[in-house]
Amino acid sequence: MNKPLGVTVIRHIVDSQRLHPEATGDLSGLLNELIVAGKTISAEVNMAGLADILGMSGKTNIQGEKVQKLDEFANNTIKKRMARCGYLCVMTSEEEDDAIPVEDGYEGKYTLAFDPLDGSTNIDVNVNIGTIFSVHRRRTKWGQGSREDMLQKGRDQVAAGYILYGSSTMLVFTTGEGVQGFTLDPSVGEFYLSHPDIRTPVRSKYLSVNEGNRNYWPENIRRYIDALKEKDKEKGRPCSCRYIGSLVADFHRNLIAGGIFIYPRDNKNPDKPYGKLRLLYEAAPLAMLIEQAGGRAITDDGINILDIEPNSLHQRVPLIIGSKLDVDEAQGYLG
Ligand code: AHM
Ligand code: MG
Repeated sequence: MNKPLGVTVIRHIVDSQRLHPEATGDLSGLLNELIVAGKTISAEVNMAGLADILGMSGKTNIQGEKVQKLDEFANNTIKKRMARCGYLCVMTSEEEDDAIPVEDGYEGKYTLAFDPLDGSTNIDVNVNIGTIFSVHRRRTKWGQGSREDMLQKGRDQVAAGYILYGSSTMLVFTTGEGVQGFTLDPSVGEFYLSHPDIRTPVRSKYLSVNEGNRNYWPENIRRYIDALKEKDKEKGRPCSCRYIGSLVADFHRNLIAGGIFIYPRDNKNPDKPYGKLRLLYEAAPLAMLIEQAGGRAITDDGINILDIEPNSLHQRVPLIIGSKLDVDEAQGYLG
């Protein structure tokens, strides 16, 4: 018997677009361009460990090209490709202080916020990292976009997702109609639908938190995390602890298996009073994904991440994200 043909991500995007006769195809085009950037980064990530062996760890590689650090490479790849894709009016990257303009003459109707390689401390040690992205419709009417276009609530995202460079490369994204997961077949360079309509379990199997910060957490967070570690058969507790230190990888595991990721505010670093994670290109896109998959995302004072009106491009936000019933329970501790 013939095996059914796999659904490629492009096929999926085109089929989804058909359900919206009013669609212009711009969002599909934008996603396609991002996917190409993701595949380019994936190929480079896979070669990273060979850099020394192939004599590419110095300043130049065997082609005589300057070797970039992986995070720099990822940032440049997305920036350059997306600046002239024709669908964007402005971008923001974790790697750049200011908003990034698109090329003159290529202005489009969307904005893009991205973390080119999330999990930066894991880059050099062969542990999972990923690219996170968030797309909004522009607010201004034409021309180059501005900060006003970038500073929009997570609730108004039109698409969000990530590409995870792990044992396989996976693309997980939503356009507000559920969450779909695709796995890259490197032999043909194509993403195939491998995880249709992802729903996250309502209870957490895993707890992901940096316990090293415990002494610096507020008391209510300590009590809540202790509760997650207490025996409770009905709630499937104690949760097992799993913490990679790459938000995107911790999130992905929890999305599939059921889990709760917590990065609360702490008093360790006075210059980071709201924890470490950024709203526009870390918390908000993952919050859209988790809601679409049946979970929840809130701050450590109980505000829905998607309802926060951003006031700066690199704003940080305390994050509690994951299985619905456990996030509901957190709310009780937060008052
Ligand atoms: P990055 O985007 O520079 O990698 O920083 C964010 C990362 C997250 O991926 C991860 O969840 C967190 O920082 C880990 O922080 P910590 O080492 O404090 O636990
Ligand atoms: Mg990051």
